[in-house]
Amino acid sequence: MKSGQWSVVSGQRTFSRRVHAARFDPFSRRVHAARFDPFSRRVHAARFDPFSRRVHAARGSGFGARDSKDGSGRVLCLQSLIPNPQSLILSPNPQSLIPNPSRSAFTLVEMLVTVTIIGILAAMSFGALQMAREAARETATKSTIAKLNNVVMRRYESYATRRVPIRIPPGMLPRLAAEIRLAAIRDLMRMEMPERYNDIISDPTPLPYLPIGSNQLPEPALHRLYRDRYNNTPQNPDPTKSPAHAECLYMLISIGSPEAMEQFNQSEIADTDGYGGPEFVDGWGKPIYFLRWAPGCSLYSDIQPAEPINSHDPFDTRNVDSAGYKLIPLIFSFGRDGVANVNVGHRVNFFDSTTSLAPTSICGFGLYQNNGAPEPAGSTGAFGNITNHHIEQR
Ligand SMILES: [Ca+2]
Ligand SMILES: [Ca+2]
Repeated sequence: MKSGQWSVVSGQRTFSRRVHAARFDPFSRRVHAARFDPFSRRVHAARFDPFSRRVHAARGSGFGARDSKDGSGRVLCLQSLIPNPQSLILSPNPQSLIPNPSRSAFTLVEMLVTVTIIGILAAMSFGALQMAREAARETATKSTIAKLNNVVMRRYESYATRRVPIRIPPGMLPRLAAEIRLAAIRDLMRMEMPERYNDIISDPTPLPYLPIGSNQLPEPALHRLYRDRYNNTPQNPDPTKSPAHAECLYMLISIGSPEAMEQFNQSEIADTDGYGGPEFVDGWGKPIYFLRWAPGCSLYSDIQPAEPINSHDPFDTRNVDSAGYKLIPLIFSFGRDGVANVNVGHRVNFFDSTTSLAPTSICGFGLYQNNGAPEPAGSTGAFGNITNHHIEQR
């Protein structure tokens, strides 16, 4: 072979038909030729030495490769295909060189690394997705509770100026008359803002100091509507599985303020126990509960300090119930943990037991942790609940 010829391309290719590697790099001005890698079973590059202007194979002294001709189909490593390899020179026409072999498969290590990286990325994005989903549920819950809070608080505040349809006998001491009025207002709220079925099925409560026969409020029209709905709805035979506090809230809104129902969409309403009485539900699909009065929640409320002097019961304008402090309706979701952390059946001393108002219906309220133990202030169980008593959530 004469100098000036280049035989890397045509010669090797002609003989072996397996040398794919010779490639001219216009930047480095090097020819990358063939080297057989016994592990990958592929032909890799050799290089062109610009000083010697020769192509050096990566291994051995040959410049090409060829079929083993033994029928194995393997390319044998770098045997010289021409008698005088030193005569090889750079091709004047790089375009005619055959491209470097392209790899058609990954090694095992590469595959493992790739799979690991994909796994890590997937785990990260799954975690982020879960967090985003939880945050969206929380936002949806806060939005629903804020709407419910608006409707409930409008009704609650209306009792400050509500006329009480009860006849006070002439000559009654003003203080006693004030006690009667306060007891009547509380009973009106109990009947018109029911938090449990007992509020709906109970008749008006006897008021103090009045003769039997005229010591009860007439049944409010709204109470009668609740009672009708209650009587026409099958009740969950297992009261421990009945979200009665949530069903009462749904009645309070849908019957007491039907115009407000258009604010709520179908995803905010469900009958989670399947007995016909719907509930408003939070972002996790759990019932949103309601307590008309929740004395025990002052522990974790931003808006209800249990202070009869500084935050006295706004409906006790004559200050006849010295222990009465402002009780704000509580609307709450169990939060992310899905646990109530609230014992709604618990009795709490609230009203001054020395006054005639002591027997007035008091809904209890206790807090407990997920393990059932009483909850200390600052722990996350009930504090993780989403309520209208937390300012940032209203
Ligand atoms: Ca239900
Ligand atoms: Ca909770």
